[in-house]
Amino acid sequence: MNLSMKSAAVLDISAAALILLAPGAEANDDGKLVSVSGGYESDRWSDELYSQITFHGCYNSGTFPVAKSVDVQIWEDIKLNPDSCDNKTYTACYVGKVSNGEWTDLPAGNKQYYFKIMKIGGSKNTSGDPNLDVDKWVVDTTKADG
Ligand SMILES: [Ca+2]
Repeated sequence: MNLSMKSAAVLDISAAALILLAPGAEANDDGKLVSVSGGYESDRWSDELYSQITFHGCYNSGTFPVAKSVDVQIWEDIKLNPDSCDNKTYTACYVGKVSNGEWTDLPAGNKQYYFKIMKIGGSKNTSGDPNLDVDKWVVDTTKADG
């Protein structure tokens, strides 16, 4: 690599960092869930147009056996009046596969969104029994999935 190529590469990295830090830009996120109840709300992320949430490794625990499913919904974070997008039922993550939900109807313009656990095993379960564990969830805000 000659010197001019090296400087160009450094500039590219800086440009990418600036895009990641730009306020209001779409931001990917990931994490895990430990013993959450129905009604759980994720951290907020900035998004528009398209969003994808995958769950990897799902487990229900509780007093009574329940269906191996979790209902996930994206909400726009509007104070006192959050706006919901479609509900999706995830089951593959309970059997060693990846559950994939894609939302394609988010309005243009970056706003704050979060996902909410609507149902565990087919019912709201806000009491904490059963609980849900997810080894890893990933929010991908871009359509450019490799
Ligand atoms: Ca998006």
